Amino acid sequence: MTYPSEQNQEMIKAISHEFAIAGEFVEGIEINSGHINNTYMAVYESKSGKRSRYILQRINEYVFKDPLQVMRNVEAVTRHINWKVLRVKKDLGGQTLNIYPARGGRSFAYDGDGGVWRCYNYIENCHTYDVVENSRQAYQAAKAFGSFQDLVEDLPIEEVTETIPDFHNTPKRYARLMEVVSEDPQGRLSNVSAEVDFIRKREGLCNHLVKLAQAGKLPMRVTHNDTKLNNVMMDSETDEAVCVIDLDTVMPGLSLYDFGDLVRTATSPAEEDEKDLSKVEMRMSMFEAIAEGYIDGCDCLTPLEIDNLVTGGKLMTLEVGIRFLTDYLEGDVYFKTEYDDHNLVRCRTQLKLVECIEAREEEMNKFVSKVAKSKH
Ligand code: GN1
Ligand code: MG
Repeated sequence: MTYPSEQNQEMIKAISHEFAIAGEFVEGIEINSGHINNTYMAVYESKSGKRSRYILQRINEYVFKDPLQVMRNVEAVTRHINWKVLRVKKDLGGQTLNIYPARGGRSFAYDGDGGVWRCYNYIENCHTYDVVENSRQAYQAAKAFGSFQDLVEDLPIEEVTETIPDFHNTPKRYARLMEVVSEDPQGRLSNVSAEVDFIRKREGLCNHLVKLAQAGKLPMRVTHNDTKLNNVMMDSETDEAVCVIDLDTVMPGLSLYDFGDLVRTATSPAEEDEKDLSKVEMRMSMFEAIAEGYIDGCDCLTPLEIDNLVTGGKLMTLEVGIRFLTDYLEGDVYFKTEYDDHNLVRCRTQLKLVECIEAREEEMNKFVSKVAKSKH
């Protein structure tokens, strides 16, 4: 978290005034997380002196070409989840994301530059992890995303639209990388021949899930699509998962994308941008916790989905590696970066993790079968 400049304080104050927040503005704080949107926290004080916090985000329009459609998806999902938590799963005590309305009852407000902003409640007494420290945290995070799948299972898929076309269409991500490789717009290709070769050898894997989905063998569901570990808020005292956040990419997808991104982000003890690749590892104990947590949270998985959980993990890790490499070759236009090779460093951790998953794939699959059998 950082305290923004005077000018940015004014900007946060002005945009937060657009929303139905009670009290007086105290201060704004920048939250430096996520590779896509700009996020701030606004603190307000009521007449009685009680302070409340709110999250303000500007939607990145380079990534989300139709921000209002993103908001319609977020509204559909938050309404459905809030209803279901209250009326069906009456025992769920966690906090949920709520959208604060703006002028005219809209779920968003424009700033002076035409940027689209939304305002959420701040989830109190929680924090997020970039790296899991123990298997309990891994279990909790996976169970939260499994429960998320379970909560939206009966939200009709027509209620959400594809806001980023082909977001997890791995063959298209592969094809785009190969296009960029042949164009080499920034002259960076000579640094990455090993990475390109590694990915080329795995072209078949890229097609695997999309083929099964196109053949109608895997169900299209409403999915989260960005289930990285730090998109679960965990209780600061108990480390219990409280709330799944970052609903921007909620759209039709496969459960295996969601499970897969958990494998990508919660099995390795290394950060996504760790430079020392010897630190990247697929920790079996974390994988086991994730598999148990996701299956415990989500009752609706089909046998074929369960059979493909490990492939989902390998594939999502490869896909994100492909995306980081594509962005590196294109000149870092998509993901926020802090230094020149940042996307390349991120790509390398992903490819290393793919290798680690491949080495332990059999063991991982055996474990999933064991858990699945014990549940049915
Ligand atoms: C982005 O915004 P953030 O950091 O939660 C990206 C994900 C990637 C992830 C890699 C909309 O997520 O797809 O998996 O970075 N989000 C979008 O860390 O592209
Ligand atoms: Mg995100």
